[in-house]
Amino acid sequence: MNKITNHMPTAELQALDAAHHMHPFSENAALAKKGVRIMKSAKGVWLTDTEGHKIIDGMAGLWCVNIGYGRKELATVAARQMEELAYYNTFFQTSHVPAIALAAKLAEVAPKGMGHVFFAGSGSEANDTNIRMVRRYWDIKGQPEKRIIIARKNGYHGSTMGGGSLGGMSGIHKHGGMIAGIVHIGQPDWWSEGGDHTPEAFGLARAQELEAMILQLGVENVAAFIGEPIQGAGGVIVPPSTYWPEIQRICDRYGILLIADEVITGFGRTGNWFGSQTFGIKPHIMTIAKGLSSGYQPIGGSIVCDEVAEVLGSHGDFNHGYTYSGHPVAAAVALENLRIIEEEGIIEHVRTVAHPYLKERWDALTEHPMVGEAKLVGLMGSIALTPDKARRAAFASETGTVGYRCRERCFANNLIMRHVGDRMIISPPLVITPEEIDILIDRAKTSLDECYAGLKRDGLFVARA
Ligand code: PXG
Repeated sequence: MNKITNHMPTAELQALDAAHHMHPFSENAALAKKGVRIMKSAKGVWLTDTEGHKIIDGMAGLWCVNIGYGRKELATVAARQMEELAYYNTFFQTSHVPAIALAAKLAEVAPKGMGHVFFAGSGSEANDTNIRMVRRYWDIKGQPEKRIIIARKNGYHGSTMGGGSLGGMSGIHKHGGMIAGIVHIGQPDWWSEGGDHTPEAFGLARAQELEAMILQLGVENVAAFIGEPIQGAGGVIVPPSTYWPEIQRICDRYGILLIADEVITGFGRTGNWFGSQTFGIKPHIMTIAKGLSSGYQPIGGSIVCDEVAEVLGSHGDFNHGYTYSGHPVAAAVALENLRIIEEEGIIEHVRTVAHPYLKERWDALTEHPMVGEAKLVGLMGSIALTPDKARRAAFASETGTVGYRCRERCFANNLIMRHVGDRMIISPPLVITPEEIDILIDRAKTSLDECYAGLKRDGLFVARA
């Protein structure tokens, strides 16, 4: 076979992709027929595909390219580390400088008292670690029956068997089942599920489902609660202000461990190092990945509070780990990424420049006839599409039909803005400038207009009864 390169015609690359490449979360036969869009290069917030389109990436890849694409420093560090020590493990009483330095740096930027890190290769793996870790913790404390983890419907924690089970997405549970000992309570999605409650009353009610579930299961059987500070894959669902304080109160009262899944909300996304700081959450464990390396290398992990780490470390081996736990190249790249975030004041940029500028323009999208609410925390935002704002009505069509049509218009207009059901979501690289935000918003508006016109034309701008 000839060498496959960027210079081949797109159609040939698409045919090869269709023939051999199984895509995640995709119906591969349909995708093969349609043809994938093939990305070729990227710089800053801009992607270039094999057709030469310049696409503004409103999703930072998959919520991960926090410092933007094309930073040479990371490539240099990776090459240097590969030459010096391409691989070594951290299992049998060994370590290496990149893992040591990254763990120490994470302990420095993490909330006080969270001074320990267990490395994994991804967010899913890290959440699998967390399941084992919290159960082992209670085991050592003499309460081995404390095994159940309470999570949320429409939460996302990865797609390994453990991560997929913690997540509350029935579509994932249907494919392969769930592991035992995980239960789900309702999500704090006021727009879709809040009925006539105020957001505050609804947030409180949804948090109190945790207390009801603990009492139903018996606190002696419950190990932990896990939640994303803001649900990402679930549609950028920003919880009402009452939600997290009540969750915290309940975890404290019953003494169960609190896991904050910071895979998306970590590393500046919400305007602080971690979403837990933005929402005042005091977790025992934080799941990290994505922005940890800005996606330049696959790496994840669990940041663990001192007490849990001490208990785990004091009763024989913790029988868990991955070949690539603390991989030296990934760790070195992550460390360089954290240096850039810190030295270039990227979190400050989110807080003082990008968020305020985007917020004004994002909120103004609610003037569009189809946009019900607009939410934005840091640089993580969503808009709810609706045919009837006053009633917060859903569309009569199957959920996701309208969102998909809107996403298709965005794609056609060289904007990556995703849909989750009939919500549109963004999570751009944190380095986005006001000028780029203008372009993003202009393309979003054009796409919304085109989508709206199409819905009217096709008789789909209709509320569900
Ligand atoms: N936790 C959270 C909160 C995530 O968002 C994971 C864990 C799993 O991470 P890994 O690295 O194993 O993928 C994630 C990942 C989407 C989408 O459709 C979101 C994720 C992954 C794939 C698709 O928005 N988030």
